[in-house]
Amino acid sequence: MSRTGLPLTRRQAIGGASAALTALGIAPDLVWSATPAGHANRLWYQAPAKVWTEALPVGNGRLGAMIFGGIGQERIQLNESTLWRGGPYQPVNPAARAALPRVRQLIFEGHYEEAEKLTESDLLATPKRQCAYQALGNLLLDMPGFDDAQATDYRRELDLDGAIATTRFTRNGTQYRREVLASHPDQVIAIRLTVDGPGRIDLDCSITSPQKRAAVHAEGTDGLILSGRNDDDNNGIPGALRFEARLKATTKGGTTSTADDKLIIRGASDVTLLVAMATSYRRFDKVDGDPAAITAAQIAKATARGFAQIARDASADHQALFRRVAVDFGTSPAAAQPTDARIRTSETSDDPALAALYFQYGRYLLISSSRAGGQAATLQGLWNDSTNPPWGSKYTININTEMNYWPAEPTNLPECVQPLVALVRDIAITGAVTAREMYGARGWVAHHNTDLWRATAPIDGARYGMWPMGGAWLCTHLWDHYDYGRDKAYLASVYPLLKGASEFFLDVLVKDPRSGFLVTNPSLSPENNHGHGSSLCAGPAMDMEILRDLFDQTAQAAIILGLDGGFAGQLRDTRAKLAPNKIGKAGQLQEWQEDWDMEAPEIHHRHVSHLYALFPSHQIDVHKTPELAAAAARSLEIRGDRATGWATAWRINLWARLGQGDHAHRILRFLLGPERTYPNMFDAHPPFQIDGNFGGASGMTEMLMQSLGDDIRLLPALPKAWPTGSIRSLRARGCCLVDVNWRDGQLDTATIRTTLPGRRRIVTGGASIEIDIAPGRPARLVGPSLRQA
Ligand code: FUC
Repeated sequence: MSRTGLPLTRRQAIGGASAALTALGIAPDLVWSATPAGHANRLWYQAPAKVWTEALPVGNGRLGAMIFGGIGQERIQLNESTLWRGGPYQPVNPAARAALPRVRQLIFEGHYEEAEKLTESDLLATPKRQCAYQALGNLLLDMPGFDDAQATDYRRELDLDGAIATTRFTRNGTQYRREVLASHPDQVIAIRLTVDGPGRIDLDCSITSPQKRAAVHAEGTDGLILSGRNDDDNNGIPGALRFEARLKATTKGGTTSTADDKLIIRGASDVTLLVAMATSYRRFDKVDGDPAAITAAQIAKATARGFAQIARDASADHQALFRRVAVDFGTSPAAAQPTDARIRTSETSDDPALAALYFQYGRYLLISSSRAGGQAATLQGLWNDSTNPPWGSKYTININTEMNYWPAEPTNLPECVQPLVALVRDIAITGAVTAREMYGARGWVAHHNTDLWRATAPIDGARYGMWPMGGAWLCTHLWDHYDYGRDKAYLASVYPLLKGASEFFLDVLVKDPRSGFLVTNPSLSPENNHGHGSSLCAGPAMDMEILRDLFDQTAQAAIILGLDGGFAGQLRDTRAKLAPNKIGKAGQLQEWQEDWDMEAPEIHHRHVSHLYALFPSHQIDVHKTPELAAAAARSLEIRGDRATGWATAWRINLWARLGQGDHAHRILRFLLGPERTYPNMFDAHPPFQIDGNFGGASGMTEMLMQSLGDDIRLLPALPKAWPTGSIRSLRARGCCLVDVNWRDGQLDTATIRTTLPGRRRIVTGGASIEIDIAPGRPARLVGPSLRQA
């Protein structure tokens, strides 16, 4: 049975998704692994949410809803992923090109403060800020006469497997039940209210909105429409979007009527509410969509299908992604507690199943906030209740957006990367203007942030924004998407993006007069002040590391595609001239060209940018570059384990790459504790930022399996806290699926399947084996010695 009470066969669960996978060049049998709906994959609570970070999220990649589970009043907070402030704009600063040589000179001469002043005035974007993502509104369901105190047997839950939130309570002998889901196939938020017992449903429905230019009106006797225009950006970019939310009720028994801006239902035994939302956004430079027509069509279609069909298809669509990976880290009595109680005590309790839940929640959140055809997951996924959210709830691309996608490939959700690829296609267009106008360079560039309008020029302030590597870092995700799935047609489609990003750097890299190496200038090591008057500098370690990957991957892509031989050679030559990593006087990996690490004012700074080479990159490796790995470990020790949510999550991944499972687990415990995890399991920067959820899921993956080139490392950082467990169908590079079972802290059995024949090296503990695998010929390995079965 599915969560909706409908029978659901495995075939139905795969359903249409299998055709979609084939279209994406992914063999369905390679991503599908039958996993029964686990009771464990559930968040549950014994009281309604009082605040937003207690409410439960559903999403279909475009529409989002946060469900509070109130008794007398239910609040369902609504989002649509293209409702942002402002409209199309191009923030190029025309003074930049002329000022650039002087800024470079000032930096090379060590006049950082002066360089910063000139950067502030001449190199930053106009305006200096980007547009913010917006809350759309709230659906409020008032039950007249209901008093919270009269309800008993209250429970609300989010089923991660069925992707449905349910609230239940009993009042005067009747059980009231509400189910809420966000359907990807039907593009609506669907809500069903039912009763079991003599009571009937009386409901006053209203829609409210924090948007200033919005109004609600009734539609017939059974609907409401909220329509409006988006707000101007705070810096004066005029609002250019129209938006609409449409609510429609169908009932069994009872009556529906509307009065002004309310929809009134009386005496029903079963109510379905459908909500469609849309804006006029079509692309960063096109805003001529028709939200009224879109929502009207979606409501008409969904109404004809009814809740049961909508729910069945929505679950099946979600499960085709969610059920691919199953995980078991063991369980304990703590797992029987409500989720908020588990989080509260997690730093001292033994609750391995909470970590597994957090892992699967990360996958749930990615499926719910990043689906093909939609927007990439923002700093908050797509859940935002504010018109002025922290950091605009945009795309911070000096770590946060990248971290959002760290779990996508290894935890078997490659389709969810599509919106990120689409975003890069856009910023390659807008970023070409920034490259040409501000740098006089070919190719394209994006700095440390972007928004719905795909702005790419440096923003916020010289100390944060003057970092030209955001686009280049995102390009490594384009490469990874190829490297995991090996679809050459896809690679050909993104090759121009990799090439354009590389061309930009071929044009702007400059020779450091002090060392003779090629470096970026101006740049910074995100967002760390080196203590010499600014964060501005030349050639921070992270830039060099990202460029080594960008040039390698672009050259490799050219070779695979049989294109641009000369260009690949040029990239390899340039790569060899980049400033190398250095080890500083504290034995640490140097963050800058100068050995400034111990002088920087924030020695425990949240960003660990120079450790990019260890994770997510593989340039530093415990086995292949042990000295640099030791230096990276030293840097990590100096930085400390505790940081903001995302920064804590990054440290887990890094310690996992260093093979230190217990250390990684210690940090994971902090991430899962109440300082870094809200009751609804959203990551607390604080405030809420979703990157920690995704970075945490990635960190656990790295503890259990690492895919580095043709190496597959099994249990590279297994903590003592998870002596026995299993994980099924993680993905490794080169079209591999990996199942691992472990017992008493050691590998028990492993299976590696592939659709791409070839030799792989499997490593665990001190053992390794090279093995040829092919479709239908998986490798089955037994015990810590990797005996072939
Ligand atoms: C970067 C980080 C902050 C925050 C913001 C969204 O600026 O340094 O901690 O995550 O992005």
